[in-house]
Amino acid sequence: MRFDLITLFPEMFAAVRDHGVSGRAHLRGLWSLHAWNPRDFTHDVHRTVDDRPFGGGPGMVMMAEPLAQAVRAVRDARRQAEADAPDRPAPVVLLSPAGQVHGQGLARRWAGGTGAILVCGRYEGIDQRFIDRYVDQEVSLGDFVLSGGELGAMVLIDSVVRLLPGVLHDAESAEQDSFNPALSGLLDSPHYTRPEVWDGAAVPETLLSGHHARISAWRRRQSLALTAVRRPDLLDQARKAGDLSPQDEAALAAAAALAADDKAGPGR
Ligand code: 9WO
Repeated sequence: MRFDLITLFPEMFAAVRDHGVSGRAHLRGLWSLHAWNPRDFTHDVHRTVDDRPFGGGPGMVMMAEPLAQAVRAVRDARRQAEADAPDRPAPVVLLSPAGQVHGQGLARRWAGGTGAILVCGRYEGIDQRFIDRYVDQEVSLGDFVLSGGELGAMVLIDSVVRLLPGVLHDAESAEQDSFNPALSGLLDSPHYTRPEVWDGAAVPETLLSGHHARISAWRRRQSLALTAVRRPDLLDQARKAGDLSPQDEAALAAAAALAADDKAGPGR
């Protein structure tokens, strides 16, 4: 898998290239990252990549031409490297709040592809004519505004790379992640490690029991209860997908009864 970044700040991508799970996978050659600076595709002495907005208003707008030349250079390079099948060129993707909202399902789909050309905007935005001519899709990380697309691109890359075959070892496998299909799209259960008592707080005794079946059942109940409280929308989705067993429903009913007792207060 190969990601090409078009960015005024190529150095930022060391964060995802050189650290942690994605860094190790990069070292092992499971994915590659190539950053391209639109400034290198300017032809004036000031290496200008932005200009004032037509119609007025604050700030500056990224000019179309340096971005377009960068995309063309990337396409040539990807072709040379045979990074994509000739009939399936990598998509040009813009990180923008106007895009399709990214999620675990989309990350899984991306993990089955060969990567993308990610365009990271800065300033007030990008000349719309570049977007119309070159951008295949826009992706949003959520309803907030960033100072540039770079952090969004890194979030996207990290979410995809960790799903590539061979990236995670068994011990950290995505099996247990929240949103993993094995968890029916529920939130993950809480984690504990040594010591058994920390600052007066004990580890739930089931986890110390060595009973694998009881431990699995406990974790499932924790997932269900946490999801019911924090993300009822995810619980509804799991129910509609037919992923909740009669035992799950019974556990949820019991957890709801306990919560109702708590609310009623002591002695009632
Ligand atoms: C900003 C924008 C706002 C409303 C509708 C469309 C929009 N497009 C852009 C845009 O391309 N902005 C560039 C990238 C330049 C300004 C900083 N940029 C940006 C991307 N800010 N916030 C994001 C972003 C990306 C992904 N997920 C959330 C926010």
